[in-house]
Amino acid sequence: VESSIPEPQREAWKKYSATGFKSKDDFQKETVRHIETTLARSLFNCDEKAAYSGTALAFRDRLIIDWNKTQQRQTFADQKRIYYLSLEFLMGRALDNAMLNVGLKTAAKEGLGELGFRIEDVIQQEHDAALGNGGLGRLAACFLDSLASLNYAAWGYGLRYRYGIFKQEIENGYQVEIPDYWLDFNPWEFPRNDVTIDVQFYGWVNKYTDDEGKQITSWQDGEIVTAVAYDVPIPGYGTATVNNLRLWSSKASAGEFDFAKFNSGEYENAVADEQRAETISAVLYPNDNMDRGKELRLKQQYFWCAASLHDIIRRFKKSKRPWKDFPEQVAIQLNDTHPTLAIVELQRILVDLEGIEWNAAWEIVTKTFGYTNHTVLPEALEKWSVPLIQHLLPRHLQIIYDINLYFLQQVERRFPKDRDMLGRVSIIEESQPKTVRMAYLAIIGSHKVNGVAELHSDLIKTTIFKDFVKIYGPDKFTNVTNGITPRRWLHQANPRLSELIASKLGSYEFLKDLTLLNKLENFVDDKDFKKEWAEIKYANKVRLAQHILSATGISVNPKALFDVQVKRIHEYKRQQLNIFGVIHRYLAIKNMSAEERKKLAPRVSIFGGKAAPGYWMAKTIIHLVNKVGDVVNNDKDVGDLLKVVFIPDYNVSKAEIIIPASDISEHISTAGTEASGTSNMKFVLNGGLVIGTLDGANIEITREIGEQNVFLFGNLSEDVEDLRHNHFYGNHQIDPELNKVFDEIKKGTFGDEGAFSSLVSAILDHGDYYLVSDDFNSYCKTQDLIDETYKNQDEWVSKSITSVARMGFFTSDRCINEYADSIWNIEPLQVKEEAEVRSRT
Ligand code: KOT
Repeated sequence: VESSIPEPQREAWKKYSATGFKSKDDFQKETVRHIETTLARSLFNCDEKAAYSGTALAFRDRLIIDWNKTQQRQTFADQKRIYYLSLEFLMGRALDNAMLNVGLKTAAKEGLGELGFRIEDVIQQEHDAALGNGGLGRLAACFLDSLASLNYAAWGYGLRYRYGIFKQEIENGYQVEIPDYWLDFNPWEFPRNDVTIDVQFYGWVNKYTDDEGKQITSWQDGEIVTAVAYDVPIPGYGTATVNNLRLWSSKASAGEFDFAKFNSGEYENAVADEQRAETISAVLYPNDNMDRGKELRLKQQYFWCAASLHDIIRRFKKSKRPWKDFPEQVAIQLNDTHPTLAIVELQRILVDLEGIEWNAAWEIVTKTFGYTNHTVLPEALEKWSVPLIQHLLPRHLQIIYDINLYFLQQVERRFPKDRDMLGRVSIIEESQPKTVRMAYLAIIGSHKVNGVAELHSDLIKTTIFKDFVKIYGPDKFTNVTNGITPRRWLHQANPRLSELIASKLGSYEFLKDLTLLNKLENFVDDKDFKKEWAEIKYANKVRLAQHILSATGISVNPKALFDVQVKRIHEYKRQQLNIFGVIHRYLAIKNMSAEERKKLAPRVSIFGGKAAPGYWMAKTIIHLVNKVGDVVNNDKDVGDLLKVVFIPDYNVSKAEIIIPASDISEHISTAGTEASGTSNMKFVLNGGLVIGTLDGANIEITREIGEQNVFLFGNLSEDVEDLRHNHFYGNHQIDPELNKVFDEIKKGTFGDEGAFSSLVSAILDHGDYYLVSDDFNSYCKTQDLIDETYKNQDEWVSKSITSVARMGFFTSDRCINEYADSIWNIEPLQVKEEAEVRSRT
């Protein structure tokens, strides 16, 4: 392609080809130019918003240059690409990240300063890109960062929701949801109006023999919706690689949205068609770890899978290779079961459209896909009703039945004596109505299945997917423990700590190789270092205290112990255990003598997180936290000894303020329920200690940093089943201290007791499924131990430093290299040296 362009033409292009700014002056020049021309503003009406827009446009130009080059290089290299299919990408803000990744934050800071702006204020103008619910979506975002930073040729594929996760406000202690319209100014996306794919829905299946006697299966009629690509550049840290995140937006197809209809007076019908099409990508479903089986969600899934696959295939076809090479060119990773229809769609394309024989096609399919499971919670496992799929995707349902038939035949041959096996592993559940078990389909259609932490990967092998281990053998199942990007979660969120670490280690190399942090252990006894370490934590707490004051009106003492639990509100994550523990502490303080009170370490209990709008129990927990706060925070007996705060609208950019400011964070799910957790890693990497159960990645964190540096409590996952059984059939007693907490709630101390009765009776009357009572005593004792330990600040800081030093394993870079090695079979694409060496800020 390159050589086909005549020399003089190439010269002309080269002469004016954009190079991007490299200095403060060039940054100012570009920013002012954008403010004055692109935005049509002047010195006299440039507010912080305009300063953000100009800065973002300048950095965007800078990224585009490397982005174009990366895409060209990847095309010429003609090697395998990774496609990460995720319905959620919880990206947060892009500007700060872009500045740090290209190594020009200092230039921007000085440049903006001279123009009259503080860089922190400018950065804060950006709206979070919040196209995700929680851990699953944020993991996808960390993975994109690592893929680019490690120079892998990778694309993300997702949906361009017009509304991301809702904004949360608290009114009278209740959660209120506000729509998150985030697109009025988004400089980070590029509409590709020429990259469109028509996606079909409904219709019927026509099977016939053509003139040459060939069997043809064709999916006909129905409705067409067009997918339009929007591309988002994903810069790597300290590399010239800028990968692509492609998000699909739905619109009425040119054929469907018929201008003839306008002319014939059917204006309203035409508008209705258009709106129906646009609805597909309108809104992110706000349920974390919960499947609600809504038709529009299934439409979203197919729309996005079909568009992504057709796009991938179009790219593959340019290579002119035979179909059997497809798995050598393409690796598709399924982020949970949400994209499972991609398996069926690829089989359909190969068999119906490309005329490939079923078995040959199926081999291509299974070699291409890998499936990551993120949860064992039964309410989160996707099951789609057969009649719904029949209606929306009639051909796909046939293919699912065929996949199931061939699979069950194979199982029957291998296990002729196990009569129940077929029913247990069938993709189709014989319920009323019948349902398609998406996880089973994903396992059968993939060559590798992984869990996201060791315990979780073991659990899926011994519980929900046990039969499949028998059928396929253990090697199909593997573990890739989650990780986080240290660029955003250390360097960007906690610049002072990152700088202090760099000053001791001699460079910022640890941001690319996080295991280098282990050299920090040499400084655990260095007095000056420890002092600086503690000062940084304190400064971060002051910053959080300011945020709390402005967001809630509550004034907290930054010298108190900050105890943080921020994550989606869910019964299995047990925020109720935390708030019952807080009430227990409050009652204890009320009963203390003045002498005893003096000895107690002052504490701030900080909560944050969204409840799914239809999740009553989760909303009740938020309400209780706020009501307890109202009482405790205004009790003169208590003063600074205890404050209870609910920070509204927890999101990625709030996390960047909250996480560096914690002394203790809580990861207290019922053992065996939290697949991994990733905020646990972020908190420890920022020098916070954790209180946690033996669940998810807590176990591996403990193994890495040492038991003496973690506050573990509670029952083990292997005992959960028996305990639950005992709640109903044994002589189960509610913990007496917990009963006192319930009595206080029932007395109306925190307002109308009826408001919280569902929370109390879940434990007293409905079997305490999440083992709150079983773990309550152990939890409270461990909190007391935390108080004791915190009094010895010197020891506390040593634990903090040692823990950070041992966190190298939890970088998402390690995680991505494991996927590349054991699932994708791919090497990074080398990028030329010159771009690698850039000044770091
Ligand atoms: C399931 C259905 C809908 C939306 C989200 C989910 C979901 C989220 N399933 N698992 N997760 C979380 O994924 C994280 C990343 O692997 C884990 O750290 C966390 O433990 C899961 O709960």
